[in-house]
Amino acid sequence: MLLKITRNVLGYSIAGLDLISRGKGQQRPAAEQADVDAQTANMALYQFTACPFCIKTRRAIHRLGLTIEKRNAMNNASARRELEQQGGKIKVPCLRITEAGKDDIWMYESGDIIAYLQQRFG
Ligand SMILES: N[C@@H](CCC(=O)N[C@@H](CS)C(=O)NCC(=O)O)C(=O)O
Repeated sequence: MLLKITRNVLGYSIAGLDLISRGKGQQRPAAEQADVDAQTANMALYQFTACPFCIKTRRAIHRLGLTIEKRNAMNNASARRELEQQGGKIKVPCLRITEAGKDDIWMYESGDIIAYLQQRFG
């Protein structure tokens, strides 16, 4: 119980610090940004607000100037169910990539997600 409270206090503090220390993020010409937005429209990040691995991933998304839908797998029951039943496990962060005619990719591991986004959009 005490461990859980401490973890939450720390997690929310780091999440708050992240928000106030983020800076601007990558800027692109409007047409280029629109193209990137179209590519990320089929992605969703399953995450918890106070999870340090999720904070690290959200920070990278912001730094790269990406718009990716966030789904809270802690509070949102349908997001949690999707992650468990379709992704295979409740572990966050997880990036879901949907492409027409293909099976969805459920990418777990913050390091893999950040490397993938950096390579594709950085
Ligand atoms: N190595 C993983 C660690 C992710 C991790 O441990 N996430 C925790 C939250 S901080 C989790 O999903 N735990 C499962 C749960 O709380 O149900 C990464 O870097 O993404």
